[in-house]
Amino acid sequence: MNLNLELITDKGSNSSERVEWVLNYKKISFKWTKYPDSPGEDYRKINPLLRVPSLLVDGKPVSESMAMIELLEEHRLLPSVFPKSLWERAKVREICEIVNATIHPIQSSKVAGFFIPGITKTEICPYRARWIGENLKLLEPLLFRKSQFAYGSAFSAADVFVAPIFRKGIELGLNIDNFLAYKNHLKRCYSIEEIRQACPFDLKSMIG
Ligand SMILES: N[C@@H](CCC(=O)N[C@@H](CS)C(=O)NCC(=O)O)C(=O)O
Repeated sequence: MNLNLELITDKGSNSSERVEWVLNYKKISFKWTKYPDSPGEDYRKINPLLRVPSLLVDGKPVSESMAMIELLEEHRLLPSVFPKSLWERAKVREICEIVNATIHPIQSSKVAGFFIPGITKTEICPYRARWIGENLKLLEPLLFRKSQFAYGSAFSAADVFVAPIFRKGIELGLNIDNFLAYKNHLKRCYSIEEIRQACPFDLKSMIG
């Protein structure tokens, strides 16, 4: 069964990169549509919080990258982005959710603008970078234990959540050389052709 998939996204959106990476890795064809410059009520019907990514599945909308990735996994199992055992799948989801539910939301410039009206995007950059950096350090003991992949010894959904938020941290000003385990993670992803080619951002420019 083939699904008609349209991913609504924007360049630089690390939540969207998670989904795009899985779509490409699983070789699922989809249409890439740019997020509208002035999203209105039509887009709100697709994504109630006016965020990206959004996935249209046979014309029906899903928001939230985790929901999309689980849908894609159930739609096309191989290559899988979740381990086989119940416990290991929970551990992969744990990592995904720490990034998705705890690290990512707070670094949003919208959140800063909500609490500190008038603060500019430039002013908030160092705070966003610091939040990401400090929390990636806290997350690190859960990662890279068996290999340089985020969890276990194979590529998984954990990698597609961890690498893009790290990429965002670097974009916002983190020094990559202060995060050697995360840099090695990018190198590991780069070293495998199927993973490298599926990656929606330029791994090579990050690892030098
Ligand atoms: N938890 C959501 C996060 C979505 C999200 O915050 N997306 C950001 C881009 S990474 C966004 O749309 N920002 C623009 C905005 O908030 O207006 C997901 O995983 O899909």
